[in-house]
Amino acid sequence: MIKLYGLEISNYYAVVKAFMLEKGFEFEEIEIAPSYSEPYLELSPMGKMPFIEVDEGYLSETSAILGFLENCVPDQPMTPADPFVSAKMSELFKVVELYVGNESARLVGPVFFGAELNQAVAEQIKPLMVKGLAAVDRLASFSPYMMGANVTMVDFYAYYIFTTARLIAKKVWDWDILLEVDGLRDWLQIMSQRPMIKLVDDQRNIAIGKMLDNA
Ligand SMILES: N[C@@H](CCC(=O)N[C@@H](CS)C(=O)NCC(=O)O)C(=O)O
Repeated sequence: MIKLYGLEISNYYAVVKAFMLEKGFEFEEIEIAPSYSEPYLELSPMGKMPFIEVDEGYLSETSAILGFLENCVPDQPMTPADPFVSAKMSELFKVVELYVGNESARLVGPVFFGAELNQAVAEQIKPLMVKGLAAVDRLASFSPYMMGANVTMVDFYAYYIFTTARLIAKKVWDWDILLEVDGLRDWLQIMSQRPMIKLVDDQRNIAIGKMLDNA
């Protein structure tokens, strides 16, 4: 059985968990905090969570994990069949990852863990996010899903990236990023109603509550 390693509070962990539930995988969750030391690096070379363990070995990086899981269950596709549309999904995935997810994640420390906010860094990040969001606006159709009529991998990924980026942008700049992309608010609402996403969100909120109680 697949093992999913990490902590429920992580939005990247939530992506993989929701995707596995949607695809009907059976898996075991193993609670482990990220670490930049051995032997953790053997399992996840950047010291990050989530990562999975399958018969063939360990795999980290959310996009790689989703791609692997997708290829394991080809009869229930979450990737567009047309090669060009599939590549457009990858393009959108990259934009969300690099310019919304990675940029906003640079402010996770100040927003969620009490670190001091470096205003100069925050000022570098916002214009990159503005460009990223404008690119999402061009690439995603939201009809009703990002790539059209069918839900695909990028919807699951982007749902968790946007829910976290939204909180960060609100706290740092009092900025509602949902106003930057036509259709983003309604799509978030549609995604949040999916039973598997509801399940993951409920469990994640409990984990976040426990973390705050212990802080
Ligand atoms: N690029 C990674 C990002 C995952 C990530 O940033 N995970 C965070 C938790 S939400 C983490 O492990 N942080 C610990 C660290 O960076 O040392 C992916 O796509 O999986």
